[in-house]
Amino acid sequence: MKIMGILNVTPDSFADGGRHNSCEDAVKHARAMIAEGVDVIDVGGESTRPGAERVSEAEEIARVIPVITELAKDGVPISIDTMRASTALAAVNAGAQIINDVSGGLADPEMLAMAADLNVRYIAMHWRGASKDMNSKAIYGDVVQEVISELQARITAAIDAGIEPENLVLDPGIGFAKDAEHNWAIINGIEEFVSLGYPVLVGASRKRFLGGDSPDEREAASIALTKQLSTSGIWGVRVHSVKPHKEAIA
Ligand code: PMM
Repeated sequence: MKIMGILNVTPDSFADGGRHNSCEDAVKHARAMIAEGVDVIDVGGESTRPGAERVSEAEEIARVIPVITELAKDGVPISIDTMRASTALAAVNAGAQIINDVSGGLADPEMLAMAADLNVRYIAMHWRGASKDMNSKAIYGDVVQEVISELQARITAAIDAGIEPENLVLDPGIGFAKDAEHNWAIINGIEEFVSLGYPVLVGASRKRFLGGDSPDEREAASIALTKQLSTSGIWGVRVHSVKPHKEAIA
C-alpha cells in the first residue's frame, strides 16, 4: 500500500508565513518525508477544509510551482492537489506526475480533457461542491451506494474525455460533504469501492470524524485506520506523517 505524504503549501501551514520561507520550509518538510520512505508527495496550494474560501489561480500557482520545481530534482513522484486545469498543467510541466483533483473534474470544465492530454495519473475524488458550503450537502440514504454511483459518473466522464482507464484512481472523499457516520460507513464499506476495479486512495488522516479537539489528537486514530485499511486492498493512504503509517502497514 502506498503512502502519499501531504504537503500543504498554504500561508497557514508553516509558521512564518512569507512565500519564500514557506517554499523552503515545504521543501524541507518534503525531504524529511522522502527520508522516511514516502511514495508520493501531494503538493497543494489551496485549502479544502470545510468552510474554506477559494484562492486565486495566480496565488495557487505561485505557491506550488517553486516547490514542485525543487522537489522534481529529487526524483520523488509528485502529485498536484488542485481543482484547476491551469494549475495542473503548470505542475505537470514543473515535474508532477499525478493530478489529484478533489472535485473529480466537476470544479473546472477543462480538467478532464487536460488530464487526458497530459496522459498522467488522475485521482478522481467524490465531491458534491465547494468547501465553503459542502457540509449542507451531507445528505444520503445509503452513503456507500450513492458515493459509488456518483464516482461511477465521474469514471464515465473521465473516460469520455479521453483519460486512459489505467490512469484513473478513485477516492471516496472522506470528510467532503460527509458527516462522521457517513465517513465511518465508507471506511467500513471500502472493499465495495475496491471491487470497482480501480486503485482506491483514502484520505482520512487527522480529519474531524476521528474525534479529538485538534488535528494532533487525531494522529493515533489515523494510524490505527491505516493499519485497518492495509488489509482492504486499497492502493494508498494520504497522510500527514510517513514513518508511523509505514510502521502500521508493516
Ligand atoms: N483531503 C484533503 C485534501 N485533498 N485529496 C484526496 N485525494 N483525498 C482527500 O481525502 C483529500 C485530498 C483535505 O485534507 P487536508 O486539509 O488534511 O489536506
